This record gives sequence, C-alpha cells and structure tokens, in this order.
Amino acid sequence: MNDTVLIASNEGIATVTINRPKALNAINADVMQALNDWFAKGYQSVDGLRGVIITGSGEKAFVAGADIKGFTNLTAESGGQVSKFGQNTYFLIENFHVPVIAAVNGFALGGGCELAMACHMRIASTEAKFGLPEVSLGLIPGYGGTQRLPQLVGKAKAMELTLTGGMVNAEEAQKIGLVNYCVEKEELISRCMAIFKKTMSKGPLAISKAISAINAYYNIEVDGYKTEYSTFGELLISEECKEGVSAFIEKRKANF
Ligand code: DAK
Repeated sequence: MNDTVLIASNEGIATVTINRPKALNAINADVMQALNDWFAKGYQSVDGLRGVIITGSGEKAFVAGADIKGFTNLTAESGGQVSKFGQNTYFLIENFHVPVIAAVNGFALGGGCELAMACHMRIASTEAKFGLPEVSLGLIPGYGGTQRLPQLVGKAKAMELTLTGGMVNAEEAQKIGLVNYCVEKEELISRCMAIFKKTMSKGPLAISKAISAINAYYNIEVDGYKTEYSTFGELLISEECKEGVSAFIEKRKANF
C-alpha cells in the first residue's frame, strides 16, 4: 500500500481515503494500484470487516477524475489496458462482500464520479459536485461510467450529463437518483455510520449475497432470477438463517 491511499479501521468499518489533496485526489497509477490491492486482498487484514467508506482527503474534492497529467505517452493499446485495469478495480468494489459507501465530500468528476458509482451507496455533502467531463478532453468515461450512470439515473439524464460534460450539485444528484442522501459536510460520516449500524445488525452472509443478487440484474451474462432462487436456497440452510429465524421465534435479537 502506498500513501496515495490511506486505510483506517474502527470497529469493523474501514475508511479508504484517496490522499492526493494537492491534485484534488486525482487518480493516478499508484492510487488505482493501491485500490486494487486493498479490495482484492488487503481488506483481509481488517478484523471483522462489515463496511467500507471511500472518501477523499482535504476540503475540496472526493476525486476530481483520473490524473489528466498522466494521460500523455499512452498508446491505444496501453490506454486500453489502463482502462481495463481501472474497470477491474471498480468491479472489485462493486462486487465487494460488505457494503461500500462513497462519502462524497467535494468534486466527484470523471473517474471520481465513476468510483462513487461503483460503490453500493453514495452519500454527498451539500458541497459535492458530480460530472463526467471526459468529452471536454476528447474522451469518453473509461472506468465504467457509460454503463453505471444510466443504471442509476436512466438513459436520458445519463446522455445529458455525459454529452454535455456538465456538473450537477448534490441536491440535483439526489433528485436524479445519483446519490442516496445529501447532508451537511459535518454529517457525512455519521450518516454513513447510521447506515452501517443497520446493515451490521443483519446477517453478514445475507448482506453479501444480496449485493451479488442485485448486481446480477446488471450482468447480461447472468440470469438474475436464477441467482436469486439458488442463493435463497443456500441461505435457507445456513447457520445464519437458523439463528435469524430462531431469534424471531424466541423474541430476541439475532446474534449474527
Ligand atoms: N488531474 C490532474 N490534476 C488535477 C485534476 C485532474 N483530474 N483535477 C485537478 N487537478 C489539479 C490541478 O491541476 C491543480 O494543480 P496545480 O495547478 O495547483 O498544480 C490542483 O489540482 C487544483 O485544481 P484547480 O486549481 O483547477 O482547482 P479549481 O478549484 O480552480 O477547480 C476543478 C477545480 C475540479 C473544477 C478543476 O480542477 C478541474 O476542472 N479539474 C479537472 C476535472 C476533470 O476534467 N477531470 C478529469 C475527468 S476525465 C483513462 C481512463 C479513465 C479516464 C481517463 C483515461 N485511460 C485508461 C487512459 C478518465 C478520465 C477522467 O476522469
């Protein structure tokens, strides 16, 4: 892990902070590598992990995009490889087994907006701004933005945001379904924690399987309904489900 991404953890919640505040946390190769390393393997060193917050260092930005200054000298082939590695990193986040919430504390542009969209939920501070300005650079989003934005906001708004390269503020982002909640910046982390308080009281296996089943809806290679019924069957015979059902019948809190 390099210091462009900081990891802290407390009582089962890890905070992953993109840490290049002077460059508004723009994602360079080191950041992407560190994210990939942590979501592929590094998380295993956190005891009892039950949730992850991704946020940005400093007052101004979540992530202001991919590091534009690092685009030079790429060929079509190496550029494609960089894009593929970024997409794979974001897939790790999207398919992570515990809830991942983006705490969007400022600009979430281009690859930063795409990072937020790869998370399971997004909480924005009132100062946050979202956009996919790639077309201003003669590019299109390269880390899954063309796919995830229409999933979240529908085709018409996705077309508008992507083709104009414009930004929306947090209030508008909430209105169009891009973020779950918009809160004052002082409340950003506490709102994430309030959601985790709820998810942490539920069965961790069920939470993980629910993430996979919902993601299956968006994967054309997978039959989502089949994923749902086969997962449902698996869960029905799990120790976790036995405990959940016993707790209900015995009128007590489940001990997951
Ligand atoms: N990359 C590199 N540096 C950045 C940056 C970025 N994306 N965004 C900001 N910075 C740097 C600025 O250059 C400046 O550095 P110094 O000049 O001080 O050295 C510093 O952060 C502070 O920024 P500003 O002075 O510009 O701050 P302002 O408040 O005036 O403006 C802003 C804030 C967010 C409106 C502005 O910084 C801005 O427009 N930033 C760029 C936004 C943007 O276009 N982001 C890129 C979106 S495109 C790829 C895969 C994916 C992608 C690309 C390639 N491959 C596979 C190759 C994805 C691309 C994108 O994300």
